[in-house]
Amino acid sequence: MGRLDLTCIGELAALGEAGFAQGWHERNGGNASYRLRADEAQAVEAACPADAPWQPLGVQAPGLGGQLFLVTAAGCYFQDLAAAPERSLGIVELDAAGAAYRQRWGFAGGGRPTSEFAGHMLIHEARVAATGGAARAIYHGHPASVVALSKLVPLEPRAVTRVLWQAMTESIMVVPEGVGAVGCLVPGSLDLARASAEQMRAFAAVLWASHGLLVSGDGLLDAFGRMHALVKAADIYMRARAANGGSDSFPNAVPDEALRAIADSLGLAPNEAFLGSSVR
Ligand code: 2HA
Ligand code: ZN
Repeated sequence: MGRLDLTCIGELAALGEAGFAQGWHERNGGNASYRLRADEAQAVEAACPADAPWQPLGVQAPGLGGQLFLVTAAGCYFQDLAAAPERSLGIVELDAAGAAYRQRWGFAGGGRPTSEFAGHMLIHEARVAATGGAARAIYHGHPASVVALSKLVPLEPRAVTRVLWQAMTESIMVVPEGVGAVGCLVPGSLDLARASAEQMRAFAAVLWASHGLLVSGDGLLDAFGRMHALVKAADIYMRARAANGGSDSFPNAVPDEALRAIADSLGLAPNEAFLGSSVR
């Protein structure tokens, strides 16, 4: 076996440390995956054996057939990613039908992909379709402010999006299409996976009620930045609401004209269905 030296492994390890420092990854909370570029996949082909047995994925993701993914291990702690990436991360290959996977690198000591792996595949497939193949990273964590917010705001995309867009002026730049929302579903379940993939056809971020946040990005750093910005927006909303006696009727609300102007200034097309001042 040759030496495997991929930037994405270092990036995911760094994301683990940074996300843990933010408090988004208590215990084994969170997971992430990255769809390898062709040159990265070639490096794996050259360096890693292809003799591990195929395992059923449990779902079908034909749009990803034959592709390789760097993924966090089930049960891994994000603060440990950097210390032993070959133990807490692995690279897997999907078969041509996108129905089975086999290990190519990592998972030392008998590990396997995150419990949300099947969901990540459905979500990657949705994001590839939504972005013409630009999206490569999926990142999930348990930020307290987002979980708290999910207990207060109606669990539907328009309401969640407007709260986050209006919390700070950066938000609409980070998620111009808005943010999705799913109800309280069993972590790691196919129900959660399917509901998330459905939302991810339209949105680069989805709130999981009383659980956390799922984001997609072109790369791992992009996904981390999206999570970071949305967590900050949720935190600002929660602080402002608490300081406002619990009310979400703020003296200085952000008008929709301001949101539209911010999007315009960057040439972004905001989700018009979520703008319009008549309905809050
Ligand atoms: O991977 O966060 O939702 C651990 C989790 C499951
Ligand atoms: Zn989780």
